[in-house]
Amino acid sequence: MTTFPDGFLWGAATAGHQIEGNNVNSDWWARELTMPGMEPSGDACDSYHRYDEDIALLAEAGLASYRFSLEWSRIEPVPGRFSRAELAHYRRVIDACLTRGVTPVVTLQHFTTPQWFAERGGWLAPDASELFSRYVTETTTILDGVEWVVTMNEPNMQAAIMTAMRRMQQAAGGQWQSPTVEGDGEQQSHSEFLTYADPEIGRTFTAIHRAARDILRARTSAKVGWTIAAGALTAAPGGEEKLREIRYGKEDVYWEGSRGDDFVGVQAYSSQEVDAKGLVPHAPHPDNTLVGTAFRPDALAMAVSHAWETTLGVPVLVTENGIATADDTQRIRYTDEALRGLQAVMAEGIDVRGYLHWSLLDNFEWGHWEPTFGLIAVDRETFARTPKPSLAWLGEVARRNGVVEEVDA
Ligand code: IFM
Repeated sequence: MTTFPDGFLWGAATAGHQIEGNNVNSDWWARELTMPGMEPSGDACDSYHRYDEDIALLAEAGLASYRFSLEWSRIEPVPGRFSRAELAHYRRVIDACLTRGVTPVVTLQHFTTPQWFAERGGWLAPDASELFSRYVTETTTILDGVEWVVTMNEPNMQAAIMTAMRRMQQAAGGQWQSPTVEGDGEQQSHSEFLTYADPEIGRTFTAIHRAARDILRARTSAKVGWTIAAGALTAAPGGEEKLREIRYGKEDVYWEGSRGDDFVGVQAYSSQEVDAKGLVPHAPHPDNTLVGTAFRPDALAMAVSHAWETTLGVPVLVTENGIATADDTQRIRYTDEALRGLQAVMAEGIDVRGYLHWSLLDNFEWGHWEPTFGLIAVDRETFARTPKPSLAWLGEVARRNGVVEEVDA
């Protein structure tokens, strides 16, 4: 039996835009309507209205933590005008967790921003930090009793998306590709520049995060951190220098930015090699995921170890780990192996506080509906939820606080 420490948080994660539906004031909504190659989010999973059912399913399965995000563009649809009704809505989501004994992990910004913020220049505008801080200050009015707050999700991926958007605007007719979907030909070239993030953008994000962290620390008793997309990158022979260069702009500047935080959210899915020319595309393989990445459950342990080293020992919360697959047996096999690897690095002394699976629901994967990451299937016409065997399996792991069964391949 592979056991975890007492009090280890077991749960699942989602994000507002990916599940709520009709997030019409956000930059992503605008983008989905105009960008070639993007499917729209539309009603998504209608979780804006069905959050209680989602949390009930999670809790009944045995999971005790739910990560979800607030939608800035609902709370502040117009600059400086804050909606009390939307803040009250998100307070009801928090209460739906607390009344079921579920620990909420609240993300204040998960990829989307208000469209008005994007139009003013987004994160690189001179007043971006001031505007985000003003929003963060408003959110503190509903965070009573919330123990874990994430200021922003995957700023490193947001930086890469910003770079990609700029490049696509310059290259007329470019097709959008979700940051996680691998492609070939023209599309491959997009995913390549998604990988080259400018470290200066990382420093800008760090300053914005730290300003938000100070506000949250002054006004709440929550633990504060941010979450980082971890590539679990390794060097192919001759790729050591290129690995250091790519990984610095793409990740390490953000891990360094976590120093002094209460925790850091590690989000890992697969691993990839870097050779002297750059990232080596995932080789085709029957086990590859629906986003074209290699089946690499060991990526979680690799990412957690790298985070621990680079942050100089900031406690880790695994805020996302999972697999895009239509085969739920593969999901269980992946998660089982990932958890065994996680436990092994914890046994070496890494302080990991919990594991939140991505995702609770099959949801909108940033321009695509096909990649299904969920523990629960969602009928997109009726919004009926159908738990998959993996939900009960993970719930059982949570109840036992350990991985017990060897899973059939
Ligand atoms: O769906 C995304 C999530 O929004 C951020 N991290 C990676 C997930 C899977 O691609």
